[in-house]
Amino acid sequence: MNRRQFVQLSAGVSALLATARRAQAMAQSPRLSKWAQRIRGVTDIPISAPSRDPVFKAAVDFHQIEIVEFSDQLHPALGPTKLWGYRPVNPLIPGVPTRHLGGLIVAERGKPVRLRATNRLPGQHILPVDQTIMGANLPQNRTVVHLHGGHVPWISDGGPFAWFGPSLGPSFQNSFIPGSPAGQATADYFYPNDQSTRLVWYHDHALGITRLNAYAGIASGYLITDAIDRSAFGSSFPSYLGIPIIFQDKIFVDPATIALRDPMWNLVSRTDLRTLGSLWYAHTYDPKDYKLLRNQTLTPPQPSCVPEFFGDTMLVNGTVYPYLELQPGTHRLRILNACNARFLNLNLFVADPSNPDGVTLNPRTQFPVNPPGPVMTMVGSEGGWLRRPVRFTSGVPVDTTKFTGNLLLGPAERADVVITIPSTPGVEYILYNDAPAPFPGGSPTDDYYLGNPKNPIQPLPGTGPDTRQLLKIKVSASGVPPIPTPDLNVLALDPILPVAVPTDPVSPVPPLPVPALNAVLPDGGSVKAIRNLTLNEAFDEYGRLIQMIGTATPQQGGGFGQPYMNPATEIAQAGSWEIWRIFNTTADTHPMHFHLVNVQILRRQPFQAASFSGVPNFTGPARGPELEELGWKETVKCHPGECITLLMKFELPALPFTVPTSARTGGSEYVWHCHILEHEEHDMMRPLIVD
Ligand SMILES: [Cu+2]
Repeated sequence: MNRRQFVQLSAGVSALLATARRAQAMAQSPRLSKWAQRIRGVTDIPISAPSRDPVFKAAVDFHQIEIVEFSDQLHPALGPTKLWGYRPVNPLIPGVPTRHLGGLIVAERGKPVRLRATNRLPGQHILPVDQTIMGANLPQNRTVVHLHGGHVPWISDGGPFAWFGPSLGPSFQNSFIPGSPAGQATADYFYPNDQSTRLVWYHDHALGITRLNAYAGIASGYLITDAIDRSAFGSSFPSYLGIPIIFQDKIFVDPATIALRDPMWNLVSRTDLRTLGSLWYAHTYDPKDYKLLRNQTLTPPQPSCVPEFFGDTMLVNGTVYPYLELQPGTHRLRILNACNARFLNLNLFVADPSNPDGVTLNPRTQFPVNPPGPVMTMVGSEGGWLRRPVRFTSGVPVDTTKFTGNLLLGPAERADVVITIPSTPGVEYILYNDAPAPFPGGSPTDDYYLGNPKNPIQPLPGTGPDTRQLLKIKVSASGVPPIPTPDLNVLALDPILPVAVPTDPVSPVPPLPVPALNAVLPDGGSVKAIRNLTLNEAFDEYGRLIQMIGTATPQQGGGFGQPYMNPATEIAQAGSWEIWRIFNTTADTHPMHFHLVNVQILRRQPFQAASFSGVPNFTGPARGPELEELGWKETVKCHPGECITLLMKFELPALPFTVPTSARTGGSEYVWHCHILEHEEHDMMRPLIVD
């Protein structure tokens, strides 16, 4: 069932729907050559060096960053790209210039971090701002630091209402941290780091402009490490950290074609952002591209938000189409999908040196026939170690009927991966993505690759636009040295899985048992609530397609979706466990992200979305989570027409100071939302309150 059918059935507006969506056939970027530059790593992306904390002294690592506008060369054939982002005040390696995705922080488990962030952004955004989105009429240089995946007090969570800059958001309470500076331009955050080894990340979350700020570059990595990590992966820096692999999709301005392809750009963009390499972001809600409900009194403004943004060019670690040189041996890749909306199905192929494009596609399936590269063994996800390492053998295309693939990552999902490169000098591999965008419905015009029969935008052999070829890996004696072969059994020493996960899981994993209300779990806590929740499609007052979260209680006007601003419905008791059953009535897979809590996926089960009345109406048997989901997660793929059952524990972190309750919402104010950033912002987010 495609997205359009879902809306017809769920909203009953079939007669008013616009023509079938063809999404933004709007590639802008010049044809940039692939593999023209080396990937940036931990020695040339600025890392922050900790110093002694002004209050807690040696017990806390003190990091200082500035949030600034700067320029960076993202590809040799582009001019400098103006970006917003983080700059460490005290870089670990001096002399590294301010760079895209800079500000990487390495934290030690059990040792808190104070992050002091100073907002030095100029008053006008580098991207067109749609003022009709809630909050976007406030100053454009507001920002807030959200530690994505962090177990943090709510005043350091960095929620949408806690922005700082030329004004303070109503939930800004950072001054409760002892030693916090007074004033509006600087904010302190306190991160306890009582979490096992994992890649978390920090990024902007300001109300109304999150999708723009994150796309503009306000994001970086935050690695939590510990003794178990170092005993498995070696204790020398930076080898145990592994190699960050951070994916983004973007579009760049080409002044030679912009007037033809986007005549509005020069009206809505800042005058200094019309140059070769400036960031481009969709700003027109064109009913030829997106569904529009036509009986509304208002029509979409210019600039306008769009339902999802998909780039035409892939970046890894902040540069376009780089290559990574590895010495033979074992390597650890810390993969993060940091795209605004694009899912990635990762397969590693042996490149074909006789083909300038590297891969040869099966004409029927449009999937490479190249032999698979080394096995990718996943050992961890957003919530730390997996129950057992999971081997991805590659050569597995996306199956949109089963929502599976090889290593499939939605926006904000992470994979901690080990690969062993055989000692065959000169061999090259291509990390390849075939996930449709949007996922799983897919529009061929969001899928950029040489020879795509359904996309009028075509690269040349060896150039972009290409959203399938992500990274070239070259085997070279001058590449990154290998790490010692890790003892993956050491992961069993980390007691992280108290709940009903099979000891020796095999695929397919059976549905995991769902604890009953008041059931006592291994830590002595009990299940205090079982909630039925919904993911919904609707239209806003301009007729634009929006996504919403709701309970299973029908709302006035139809559907279940509730705006973010409605009073909180998910209010959990501190220390309690809950079961959430989330019914996805839409046609998209939504990567739902939970602040504060990690969750365990217990099962997924199909239900009849078209006739869903709030009472579970399952249409088939439940299945268990995927093997790579057998651990704790904070971003989970909620597939269309399925109910996902999650187990979660609402535990607040222990702190050396007391925090107030939120004046805006009561309790500890967090959120849960879709991590497709265009969905989150409009309006797929709800409060999550812990009392
Ligand atoms: Cu979504």
